[in-house]
Amino acid sequence: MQELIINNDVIESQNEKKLKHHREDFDCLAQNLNNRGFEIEKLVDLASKYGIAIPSWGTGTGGTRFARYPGKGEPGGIMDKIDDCSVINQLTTCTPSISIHIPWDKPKDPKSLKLHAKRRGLSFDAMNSNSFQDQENQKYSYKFGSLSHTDLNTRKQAIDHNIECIEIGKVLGSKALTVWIGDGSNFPGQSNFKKAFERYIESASEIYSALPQDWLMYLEHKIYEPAFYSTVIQDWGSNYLAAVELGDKAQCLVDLGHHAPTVNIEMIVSRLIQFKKLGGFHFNDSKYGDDDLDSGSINPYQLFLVFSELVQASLENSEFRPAFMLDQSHNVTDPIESLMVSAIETQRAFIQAHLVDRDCLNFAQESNDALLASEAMKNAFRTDVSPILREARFRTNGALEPIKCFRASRYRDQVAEIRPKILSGSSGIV
Ligand code: PSV
Ligand code: MN
Repeated sequence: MQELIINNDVIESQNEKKLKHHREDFDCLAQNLNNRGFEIEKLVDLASKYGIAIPSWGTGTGGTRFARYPGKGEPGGIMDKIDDCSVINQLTTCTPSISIHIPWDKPKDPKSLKLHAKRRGLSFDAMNSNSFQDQENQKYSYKFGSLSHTDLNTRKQAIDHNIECIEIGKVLGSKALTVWIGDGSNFPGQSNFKKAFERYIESASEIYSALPQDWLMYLEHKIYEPAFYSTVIQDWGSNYLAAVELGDKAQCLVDLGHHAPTVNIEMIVSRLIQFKKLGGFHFNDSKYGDDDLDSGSINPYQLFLVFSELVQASLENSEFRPAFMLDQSHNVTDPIESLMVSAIETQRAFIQAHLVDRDCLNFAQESNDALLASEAMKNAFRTDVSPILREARFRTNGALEPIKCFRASRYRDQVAEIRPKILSGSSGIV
């Protein structure tokens, strides 16, 4: 039986305030969509079934290279993070799982962690390994790389760490391992590109061999940072090549912030789908680099275009179901609020993408009518689907207005009173 953290009375009384206007907006949108040939009930159903995983590390306040300003009531450990994620899911009803990072969230007892998450109505999504930081009592340093390090012992240590993540994940009920490495170089000539990639593939193959039958391994590429000249898995091409070398259980993971600013990410998504190597996403938004800003906060049209490719693919193949995860860092907002907004923004893009008139788009594409094609996309994108998202939340006991409800619940103040203050203000990219 799920133990709810936010009192249902708070949700009900908040919903009550909005309900009349919500009903009017919903009916109005139903009519509008009906005129365009869409059934609103089908869309509400799709929204109700939509789910995206919350990254455990997103529940804390992030930082930059310069500073970190701790927030009040920050989670002190994985149990607190589970509680925060449970609040997010209770109010939005679209974040049923959590993706954890080892060793940041390494449980002393994985079984009791699983139990705690279950009580809070959550399951575990992909496990994330960490060989981009040195850990306490670690024998070999990752200063010059991990899975692609020139030294065999260092590579072995990183491989073992990934296998340990799989072992913990098995107990938690996870079904995937996400591997992102920061390996690369800062000076031309510093690294032999070919040898480093060979070593990476060799190490990754060892991890791959330790995967249970029903697990996937998501490889995450990133253009730069922490290495500023070259990165071993710096682009989707390298990622694809590695995933092909490893085998069917290896899939590419697209983090929206891991590309150069002008790159056409939706086309990368299409390519990976076409060649059956799109495994999942880390959604976030950015203006410059890996800014880890809230999803849809800078370029919501891009988010919509990515989802349009995904919806197109799922219409062609109903089995197609990549993993959705958020990956963001919050410096100036309450992490719970930002995560709720981001989850809902991805859900919004998902529903808007279902509003693309695919016949019209196909006709426009085949007849080279660029303007008509562009209008087909924009007509869908311009539709305010908020009433559909609200209705989906309402029908699943969530909040019509999650942010207002969260503030009214005073959850943050309450946990701030109980949780020990985190005073550390040290900088660092997470
Ligand atoms: C790296 O920038 C990344 O996107 C990877 O997914 C990490 O696991 C995550 O951020 C947290 O630092
Ligand atoms: Mn990521």
